[in-house]
Amino acid sequence: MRIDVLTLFPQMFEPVLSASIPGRARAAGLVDWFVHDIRDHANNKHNKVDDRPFGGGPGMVMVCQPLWDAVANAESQAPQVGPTTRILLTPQGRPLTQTLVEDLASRPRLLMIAGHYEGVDERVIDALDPLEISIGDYVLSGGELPAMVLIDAIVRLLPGALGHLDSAAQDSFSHQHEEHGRLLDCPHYTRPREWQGREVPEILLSGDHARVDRWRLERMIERTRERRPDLLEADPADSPANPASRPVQPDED
Ligand code: 9D3
Repeated sequence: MRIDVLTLFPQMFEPVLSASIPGRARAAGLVDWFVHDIRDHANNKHNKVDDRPFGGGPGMVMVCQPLWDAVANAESQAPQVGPTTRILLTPQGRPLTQTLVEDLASRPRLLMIAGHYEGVDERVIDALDPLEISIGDYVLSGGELPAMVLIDAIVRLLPGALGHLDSAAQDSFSHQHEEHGRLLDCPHYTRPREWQGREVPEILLSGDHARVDRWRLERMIERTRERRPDLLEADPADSPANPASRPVQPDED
């Protein structure tokens, strides 16, 4: 998979991504990312990429041309591994879910645009027709952290990204989960068996793997019911009640 990122803060990406799972996945040749500075495509001598909003109001708006040229430049670069899925990180986007992450993880080439300022001129959004994605209902200062969140979530799903341990581990448990939809995790314990008067649940020391599995699944369901009942309502896929979690339609990206 190839990922291009367009941003006004290119220096934010490398330290975060190279230090975590995406860094290992890149070293293993599963993914590569290229971070482009939108400002390099400003065509004025002050490298200005924003301007005051028509109609007045606070803040600045990212102008069309540098972003348009930055996209054209990034997409013209080899290799053409397949069609590019364009993504704009924006508070107005569709909420990110694991279903959407899984969909994006199957694409050969992604281009992510991290906005800053109050927003991006709507006409370049119309022209680029990107998938618009938000990572949640809270206000951040830009789309850079959301782009990194998205890259992390996608890359760890690429076959081989987590090493041998995961595919097997995920498998044995995910069957059980599927019939219950997406569940919160069960509690975990390690040594010592007693810590500050608190004991590890007896069942986990029993060596009876079937009972342990059953106990864990019960705890998962119990916790999900207590903390996130919205996850249980749902359709196994994610949440049919939530139109935001349906797969991306072909005409939508
Ligand atoms: C006052 C109106 N604000 C919209 C809620 C303006 C505004 C706030 C934050 C405009 C841009 C931003 C910067 N945030 C993002 O670009 C962003 C974001 C976020 O703030 N929360 C969750 N997901 C995302 S994805 C991109």
